[in-house]
Amino acid sequence: MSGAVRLGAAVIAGGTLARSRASGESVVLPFENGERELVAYPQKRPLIRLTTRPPQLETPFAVFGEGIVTPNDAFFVRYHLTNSPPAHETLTEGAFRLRVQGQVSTPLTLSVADLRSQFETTEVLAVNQCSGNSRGFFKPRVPGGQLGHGAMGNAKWRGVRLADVLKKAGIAAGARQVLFNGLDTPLIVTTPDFIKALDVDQALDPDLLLAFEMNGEPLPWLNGFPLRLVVPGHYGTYWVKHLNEITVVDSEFKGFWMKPAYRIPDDPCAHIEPGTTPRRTVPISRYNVRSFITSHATGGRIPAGATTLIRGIAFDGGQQIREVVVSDDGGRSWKEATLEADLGRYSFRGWSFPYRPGQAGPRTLIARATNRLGQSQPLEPLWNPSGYMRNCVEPVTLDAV
Ligand SMILES: Nc1nc2c(c(=O)[nH]1)N[C@H]1C(S)=C(S)[C@@H](COP(=O)(O)O)O[C@H]1N2
Ligand SMILES: [Mo]
Repeated sequence: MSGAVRLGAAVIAGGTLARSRASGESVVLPFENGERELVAYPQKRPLIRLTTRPPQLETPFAVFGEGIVTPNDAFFVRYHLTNSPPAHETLTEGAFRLRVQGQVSTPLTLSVADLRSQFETTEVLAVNQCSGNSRGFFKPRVPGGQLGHGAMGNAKWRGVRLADVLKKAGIAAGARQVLFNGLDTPLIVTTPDFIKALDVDQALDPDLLLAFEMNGEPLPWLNGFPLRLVVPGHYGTYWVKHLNEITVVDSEFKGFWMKPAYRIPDDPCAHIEPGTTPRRTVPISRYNVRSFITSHATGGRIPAGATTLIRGIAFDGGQQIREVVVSDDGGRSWKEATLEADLGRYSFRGWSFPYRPGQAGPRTLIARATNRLGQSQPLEPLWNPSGYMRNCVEPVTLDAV
């Protein structure tokens, strides 16, 4: 497909979403004030709506039990600026241009067709997870979107290597960072534009893509059409959508969305005691290790005295999952789950575990993943003031009957 985004009957006025369809249904996330509407946006099935302006949509958790790849129409949506996303009339592949500028020998202006024809195309299956995924579970509560576990998704991203494009532009000696800016702009001048920075050596990592396809289709409008940055293994904040400006600079960028936003305590676990302030902070970067049970949810029933296959997913920042273990006694004893096909180090890794509760009664299961560096998941949640990087084990309580 080429040309304009297909949005069906969607009408988008002045950058706001005039057409979204409340399904009349709601869900209750398992924490205080967890009731949310399910609302359908253009190209999306009904998703959990967190905010309206800008649209922030969370994937209902049951979707992760349906497959290792998250469908485009169920993929979560996160925006910061009130008048995001850019109005769809302004977004056509034909009119879109990416500019590469700043400390480069040859500034470039590229259409999506130029990217496709001038550079090698490649793809990666990779998890995109918001830094604040699961923030709603933080105790004490922290400000920010009170998300359940659905601000993540795993998709096949297709595009060209950022490194190839930067090499074509020719990075000047002495360049320090590369800035990424999308078409969405603030509503009022005092709001800082959403601009993210990576160090030059990070930006030249061949794993980073300028992606124009997601799961074999053009990027959905709300996931960055027609072009977005894909930074495998790194939190979604770097995955700039509607990316139209890449600027190489010779200093460290201090824009709002790098500092003070999106920083974590400079501690191996990004953790401090509630109520205290971190002494030093660093920009958030790679995912820590997480795992989830996806085949069953709390409140579900399983047969006592028979075997049920418990299934789930695990992922990390790209070091690769080495092992998943499951416990039904609060972590006193663990049994090994079987890892499913390895679909690449940035993808969800499926796992399964045959579970046979001997007698009837409630059973709380926890899964814990470990990566090849030996990094794992804590049994108790770790706190930080922004509600980032939750990765403790997530219990599921089932009724054996
Ligand atoms: N242009 C633009 N890109 C953006 C953002 C944004 O506000 N504007 N938010 C970022 C954040 S914080 C996340 S978590 C991811 C979410 O990607 P998704 O909306 O495709 O799920 O987009 C990133 N890219
Ligand atoms: Mo995010």
